[in-house]
Amino acid sequence: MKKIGMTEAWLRKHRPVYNAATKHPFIRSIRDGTVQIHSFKTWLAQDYLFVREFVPFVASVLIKACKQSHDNDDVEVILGGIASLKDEISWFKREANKWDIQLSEVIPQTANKNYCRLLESLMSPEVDYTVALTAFWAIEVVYQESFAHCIEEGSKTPPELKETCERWGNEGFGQYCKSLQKLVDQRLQKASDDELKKAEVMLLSIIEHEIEFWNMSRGN
Ligand code: HMH
Repeated sequence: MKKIGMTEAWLRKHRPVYNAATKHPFIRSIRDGTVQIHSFKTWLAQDYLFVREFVPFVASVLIKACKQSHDNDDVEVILGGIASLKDEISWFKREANKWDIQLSEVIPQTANKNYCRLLESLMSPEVDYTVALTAFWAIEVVYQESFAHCIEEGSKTPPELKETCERWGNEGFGQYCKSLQKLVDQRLQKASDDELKKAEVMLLSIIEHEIEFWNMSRGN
């Protein structure tokens, strides 16, 4: 029997809250085709702002990896993530154009501001690499699972939203999340009890912030 990693054990332990994020009503509404277009547009506009803040956060994880990890795998995987963010930002601009969203006029909502504040706090050099890397993986994997759910067999995702779902739900992004998860598990194997606890609390915090982020697109 294959020994499961710490991240997998945590996801099992926290399955209900993890599912609340990856199978959120907003995601379900995309999947069953009942999503309100204004909800989708709210998400798109807010996520553009989030991704802009996400870039310096990922850069800070890269710096931590360069300093603390003696394994080159880490740096390469994270660098790949940064490289694809360039494409992602261009995609957001094109997509916003398609939906007539003026990105320069978007005002961050409270949940978005709170999430960005968390990212900002994680950029501090005081924050341990293992904890920051755990956060990074968690941020990516919630999107991966959520959007993969929207393109599974039997989903009724509207054709005009398929490309969005493919962006995070595709196989390549899934592999990238698996690579990140592997790096996290390697770090967690060597972590102290204190670091382990902090990383687990961080995973839960990210999941809660993701739920709040999806909530912005509901009922407004
Ligand atoms: C809120 N979480 C949020 N936005 C994203 N783009 C991702 C995760 C994945 O990069």
